[in-house]
This record gives sequence, C-alpha cells and structure tokens, in this order.
Amino acid sequence: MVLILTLDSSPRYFVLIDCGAYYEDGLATDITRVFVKGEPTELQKKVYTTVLRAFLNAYNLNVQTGFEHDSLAHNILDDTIEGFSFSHGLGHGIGINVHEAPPALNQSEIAHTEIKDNMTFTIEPGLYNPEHFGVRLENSCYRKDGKNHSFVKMGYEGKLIDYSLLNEQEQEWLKEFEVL
Ligand SMILES: [Mn+2]
Repeated sequence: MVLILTLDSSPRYFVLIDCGAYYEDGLATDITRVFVKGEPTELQKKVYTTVLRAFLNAYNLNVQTGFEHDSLAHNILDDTIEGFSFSHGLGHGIGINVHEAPPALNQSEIAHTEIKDNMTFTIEPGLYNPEHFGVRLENSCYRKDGKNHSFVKMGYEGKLIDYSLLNEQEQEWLKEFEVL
C-alpha cells in the first residue's frame, strides 16, 4: 500500500491511498482514492474533478485500444490546469501480477492491441504538481461485451467534486459509482 500525504499551503491535507489485495487464488486488484481533511480549496476541487472527468470519459466512451483510452484521457488532462501534468500511462493490465501486459493503456506500441472481452486492466488518470499536490483516481476494470466494467464499486470524495465542471453525460456516468 502506498499512502502519500500531500500538503497544500493551507491545512487542507490531501491523502492519496493506492492499495490492492490478492484474491485467494492469486489475482491482484489495484485502487486509488484521494481524500481531503477539512474544506478543500477551489484548486483542489478543480484538479480532482478534472481527473474524475478523465476517468469517466476513458471508462465509458467506446474505444477499442489502450492507446485510444490513453489519448482520451490526455485530451482532458493535458494543458488544462497550469502547473499540473499527467505524467504516466492511463493504466496497465492486471492479473497474476499487479502490472502485466497485454493490455496496456498508454502511448506504447503494445497499447495498439485491441482490448478484448475478459481482459482486466486499470484506468488511473492523474494530475500532479511536484511542488504542490497530486490526484490519481484508479479503478480495476474488465472488458465484457465490448464495454468496460469496474470491479471497484467505491464512490468518490463528494467534497472534492465541482459538479459545475461535469456535463450532463458525465453526471449520469457518475451515478454508477454513487456508493460508499
Ligand atoms: Mn495501478
């Protein structure tokens, strides 16, 4: 488990928890959530909501390859918030190992392989400013009937969502995760 405390200029601490567990038969899981102590700043909400938008779009829009999923996320995250960048691939295959391929969700050659039914992988967009703070939201997912599904049913930190930044479609998609 990785637990990162990131300190804003005010006492509004971000906690990022990236963790997973192995099922008895040896299959891995991986999830990341971010929480805030106290009332978040507008910037914290903007960064969090932008990362959430990247997740919702990459998860729901019907594209076939990891390369296309990754590109969708970059379109939302790149050059959106000054000082913050999306500095890693959107996701990785997951199975007996926490990181394995195929599939791969990034800009590499192997990511041009089509994501097929029953493949399992993560979707984990993020935005980071090394001097300030970072947000990553990660779900373990699988492909079934040509659509992405999530093993993760955990919801999101409501205080950090700026609904005015989500369009109607994104608000609808979010309902799938409105659980504890
Ligand atoms: Mn991961």
